[in-house]
This record gives sequence, structure tokens and C-alpha cells, in this order.
Amino acid sequence: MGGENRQGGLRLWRNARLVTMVEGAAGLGIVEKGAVAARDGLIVYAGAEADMPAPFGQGAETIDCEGRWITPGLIDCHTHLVYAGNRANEFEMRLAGATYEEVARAGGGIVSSVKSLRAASEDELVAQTLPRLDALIAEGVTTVEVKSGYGLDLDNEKKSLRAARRLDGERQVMIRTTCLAAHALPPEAKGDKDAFVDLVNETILPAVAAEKLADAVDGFCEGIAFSPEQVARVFDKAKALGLPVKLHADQLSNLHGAALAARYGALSADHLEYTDEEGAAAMAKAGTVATILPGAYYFIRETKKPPVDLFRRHGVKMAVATDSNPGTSPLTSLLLTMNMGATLFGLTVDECLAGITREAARALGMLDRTGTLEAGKSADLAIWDIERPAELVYRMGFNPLHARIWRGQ
Ligand code: DI6
Ligand code: FE
Repeated sequence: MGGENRQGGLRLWRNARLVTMVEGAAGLGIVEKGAVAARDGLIVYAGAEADMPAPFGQGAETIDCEGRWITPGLIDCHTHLVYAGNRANEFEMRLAGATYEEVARAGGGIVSSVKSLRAASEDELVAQTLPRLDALIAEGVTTVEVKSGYGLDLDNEKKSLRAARRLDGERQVMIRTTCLAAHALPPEAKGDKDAFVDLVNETILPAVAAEKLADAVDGFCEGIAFSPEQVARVFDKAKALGLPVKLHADQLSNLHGAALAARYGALSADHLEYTDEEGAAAMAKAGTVATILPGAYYFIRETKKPPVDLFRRHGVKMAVATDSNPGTSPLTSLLLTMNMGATLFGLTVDECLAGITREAARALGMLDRTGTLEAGKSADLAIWDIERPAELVYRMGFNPLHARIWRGQ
């Protein structure tokens, strides 16, 4: 059987235990003695092996999973994976007692990553990003969201997004790109945030949209970044260009970013340490996903936890992601991220696993294509050498991945 033939052919993973993550099913949607069949890169059956329609078993290339667990391929729905250099020097300064603000005044912070990114070519950016992407992939990740936001001018935002778009040509992975031009004020803006928002709206976003470089638009709503009014202007532009929005909201203070995101029907609001009940209620009403980012909380030694109980009570869906970035979360492990979410914020195992599969897909507006084991979705699977799903959340620095399947391969 040739490779081409196989690609279109039927494949069957049998003798497996499934974490289907199907919406509405109890807990993780577990199926003992399960099977997954795929054709043309799509799942055609996922469920009990005994109930599988006979045609899916006939002539299929069959893989005996020997009782291993299968989950949907993992999804990291919030990363700043494309950057140049690193900020280990700032980490050392902070360990020696400097604050984040002092580091920024000494020429560090986001602006130092802007300098490095502007100096790097697109090829260099791709080359520097691949090891980080490979670390994610090694743990069964099949979809990664990647933000710009270290370019902060037209050419460099486009360069970042082009580098991000190239990643799925280099590896078997689905990449979603997000334009985060409203991330920080570049030095040449000389403190004029409104004028920079004009540049974002009149120049950067239209070009990015015209060249189809971004699947969504994000902003950083914070005292050290942009005000709710400035973010609203960016969102108005994104809507006019037909792009969905997301927001870095309430990370360091409560500017009511969660409610702002909800008002714009955002796919997600992210961080949310300082979000209040009004914000949680608004998110629930709008169907805006709360993306929990324990890596940043841990790394900057934040003490205010996101209001997980409020999200539960109001029925806000929660995703969990690495926020992989050089300044506040140099983290490239979704497994460790889940452990942090559970240990630091009290997320349950079910919430953690939903957060890196189904809810992460929802946060990207991709729930119709991935995030659960269901017929019609992309055959993106992770097969694990574990006895029970809790092990994926429980261990630290150990990778029990047996195999990663991307689009049936
Ligand atoms: N919030 C964060 O934690 C990162 N960006 C953001 O909006 C920080 C990015 C950095 O320091 O490089
Ligand atoms: Fe972020």
C-alpha cells in the first residue's frame, strides 16, 4: 500500500480507552474498550468497539492500542511562541530583587523583545521558534495559537505573523495566528498611545486582514498597556474587518477587561486574575471562554488567583494554556501547565483536560473541527502510556506520550 493510498484509506485504533471530551457526556466522556476510526484525516467513528459499524473494521489498517488511553490531540490556545532571543538576564535581575517595572526601565520588558524581534529575519524567527514548537508537539499538541505583538510596526507585525504561518509547513501541526499589535507601546511612539492605536487601526490591521495573516485580533488591556477605550477602538476595527477578537484582560488590575471582551462577543478573555463577578456573568452570557494561564501567574509570583469559583457558578467555560512568552511565561509544556492549574488554582482533573482540548478549541472558534473525539472532526489524537487520565495532570516533568496522530497520520 503506497503512502498516498494509505492517506485516503481507513485507519482504526482499537483496544483503547477513550477520553472523548464530548460535550454533554459525563466528566471526560470516557469509553472503556473503545475504538477510533479515521479516513481522509477525519474521524469517522469514536466510541465503544462493540458498537462500531462493521464497515469501519473491514480493510482498515488496524493499530492495537493494548489498552492505552487516547485523548484528543492537545491544543495550546494562547502563546507568544514567535520571538527572538530570550530574557534570562531579566529573570536574574528579578531574582536579585529588581521589580518588573525596574527591569522595564532598564530597557528590559516587552520592549527588549521588540528590539530582538526587529533585528531578526523571518527565517531566523522560524528557526528560533521551532524548538519551542517541538517541545509542545512532543507532548501531543496538535493545534497551537501564535500571537504577534513583539513587532509593533507594520513590517515587523507582518514578519511575525508570516513566520507563524510558516510553522505548519515545517511541522505536522495546525497553527492559528492572532494579531496582537495592541500589546505594548514601541519606543518610537514616544508615549502617545492614542496615536499608536491609530497606526494599528489605519495601517497594521487592514494590511494583516488583506493578506489574511491573522485569524483573530487580540489586545492587552492594562495600565501598562492600553485602556478599555483604546482596546474598544481596536475591537471596532477588527469587527469591521470581519476578524474575531480576544483579550488579555484583568491580569494585573481590574479594568473590567472581561466585561469589555464579552461586550464584543470575544472568543476568549485571558489571564483574568482580577476579574470580578460582573465580568464573569458577562462572559457567561456572551459565551466568552475564560483562558486560565497559570504559567504567567507562577513566573511573576502573582498572588491574586483567577476567580475559578465564579466562573464555575456562572457557567463560564475555562480553557488552560501556556502563554508561552519570553517575559512572563517561558513555558512550553501543556502537561506542566495543567499541573499548575490544578495545584495553584484548584482546577479539577476534568477541568484541566477539558481546558487543553474542547475548551481550547472553543477559545479558538474551532470546536467544529477539533477538540473532541467525534465523527467529523480532524483525526488529531494523543495516545498515552498511563493507567488513568489524572496522571496527565499529576506528574511534573514526565512525558507519557506513546504516539501523536495528526490528521490520521
Ligand atoms: N501579558 C503577558 O503576560 C505577556 N504579554 C501580555 O500581554 C508579557 C509578555 C512579555 O513580557 O514579553
Ligand atoms: Fe499572553
